[in-house]
Amino acid sequence: MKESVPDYLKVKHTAESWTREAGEYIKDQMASSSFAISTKANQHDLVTDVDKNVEAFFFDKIREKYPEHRLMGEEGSFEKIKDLNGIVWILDPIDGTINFVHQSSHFAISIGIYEDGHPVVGIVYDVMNGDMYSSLKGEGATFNGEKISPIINNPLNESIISFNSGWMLQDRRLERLVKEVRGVRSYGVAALEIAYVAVGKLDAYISFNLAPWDIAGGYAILNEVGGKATNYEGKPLNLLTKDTLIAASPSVHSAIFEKITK
Ligand code: 2AM
Ligand code: CA
Repeated sequence: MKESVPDYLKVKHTAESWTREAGEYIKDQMASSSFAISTKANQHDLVTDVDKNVEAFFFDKIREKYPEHRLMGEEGSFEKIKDLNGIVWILDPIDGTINFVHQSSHFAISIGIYEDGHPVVGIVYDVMNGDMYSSLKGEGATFNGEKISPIINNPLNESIISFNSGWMLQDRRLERLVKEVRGVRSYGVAALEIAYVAVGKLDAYISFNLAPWDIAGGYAILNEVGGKATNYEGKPLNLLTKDTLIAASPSVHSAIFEKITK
């Protein structure tokens, strides 16, 4: 049914319900192991029929229920999106595709719904665990329906941070962080790692190459709990291009900045 006045709480519930439905589809496909896998830019960049079908599922659902909304998805629908005017759903149908293909865990469906470039709804769904992280602008964020507390500002030496170890080859200053923090992790699924920062499992997540769909859902959630996200130069995120990312509690964000800019 067509809706024209945005009631964002309703939109959020609808998006969560579609996300769970897509999650069931993904699990069914995993069980049958019949999907095709191909590489895109390089050997790190995988895509499967499942990624494409999940994006098509959202494309059809949004067009039918919210024809005035637009979709920017990783698997093709981003090509038509040149600005963030109006309401745009920024979708990664499967974030962590390598984990999906090789590990059958630690991958997520990520959705950020943005109005004129500002986050309104965030959804990150850990498909295998059935864990739903979500947020609504001004209303806070929830984990499986439970309110997420405001972010904790731990000191750097008590922090757990995550990044792909390959990034240390690009900037050896990351070694300083590795020496100073309590622990370093790498999960290979940006959306979930940003959500982990929001719930306090991590204090920071760093990446040198992310697309808007890797960031949009997690950023919306992080925003609602008082977290901070910028690019590696400390500039605001631009959700129309690929960029670097530091997503953290405010204290750890500035501590990281100290370490990598000096
Ligand atoms: P993906 O699985 O949707 O491709 C892995 O470290 C994380 O970075 C994943 O969230 C992955 O998203 C993302 N990623 C990997 N390669 C990328 C690339 N070339 N551009 C943007 N994001 C990438
Ligand atoms: Ca993806």
